[in-house]
Amino acid sequence: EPYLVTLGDVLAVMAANRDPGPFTLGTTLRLGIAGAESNVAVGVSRLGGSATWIGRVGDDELGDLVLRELRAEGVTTVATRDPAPTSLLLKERRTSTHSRTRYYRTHTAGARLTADDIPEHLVAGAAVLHITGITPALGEGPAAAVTRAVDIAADAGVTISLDVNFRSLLWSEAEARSILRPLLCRSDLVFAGPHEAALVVPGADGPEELAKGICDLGPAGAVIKLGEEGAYALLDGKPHRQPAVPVRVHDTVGAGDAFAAGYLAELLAGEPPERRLRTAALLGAFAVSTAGDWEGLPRRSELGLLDHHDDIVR
Ligand code: KDG
Repeated sequence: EPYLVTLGDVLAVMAANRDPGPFTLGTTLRLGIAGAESNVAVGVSRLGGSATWIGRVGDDELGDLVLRELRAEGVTTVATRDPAPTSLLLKERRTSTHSRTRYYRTHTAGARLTADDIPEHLVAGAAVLHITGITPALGEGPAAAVTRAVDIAADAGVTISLDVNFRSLLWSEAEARSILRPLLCRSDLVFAGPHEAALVVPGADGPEELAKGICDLGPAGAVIKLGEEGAYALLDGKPHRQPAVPVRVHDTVGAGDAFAAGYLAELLAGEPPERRLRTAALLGAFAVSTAGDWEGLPRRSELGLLDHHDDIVR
């Protein structure tokens, strides 16, 4: 069975979910897990695809939580338990409309990933290797792990998918550009928002130019995610426009991962580009209209839910 393999850091998330305002004594936090790459793995798995996640978590309760949840979602985990703690993400609901996040992920287990953690046969045997710009931003070890995975995939002819996923809390635009451009040149498929695409292809403007700029660097496919305007894709030289699925926005975090998961699940299933993009848009819509990064993602049987015009299906 064709499978997707990905690698990265999964964080324990502590999110303030009620009563907007700054963190203070007695603020109630809800415990969860998230990580761009594991979000994609879960999304693929829920659609019936096979997904494997490689990474490090702490030998602590939060590491147990991460692995338990991923496994419960049907994701195969290839995890090293590390003496350093599991990474943490705090989400503050500063006002009713604005959230603030803070990472606690230096010297954590996920930041200690190394190239030796990547089992060659697992990457070489995959149909798709999915990487994001977050893992190489975590340090030299994780960056080397990503490069190692790309080396193996490229040698074995595995499709390499890259989501630029720029995180300004982790590195500068200049650092990101210098590390991500060489990875992008070796990828087959690239996902990026307009700002992220401009970071790797400076000077290009508008989705068409950005996608073309990316494909000129090597990838056969570039998908520019445009939020509520959907997506523009250039795939094997052919342009595609995918409208967004209209929903009421609840929480946009995780939408990009959901979009990539939808696209990649259909790629694994051998579906054509139109179907990949449609499912990507549907998963993006599920992600923004539900709470959490991945918790609201659909099973395949639920994909038609957002086509119903009635709010209640009965
Ligand atoms: O894409 C969503 C991610 O931003 C979130 O899950 C946390 O992986 C994360 C990160 O590094 O920002």
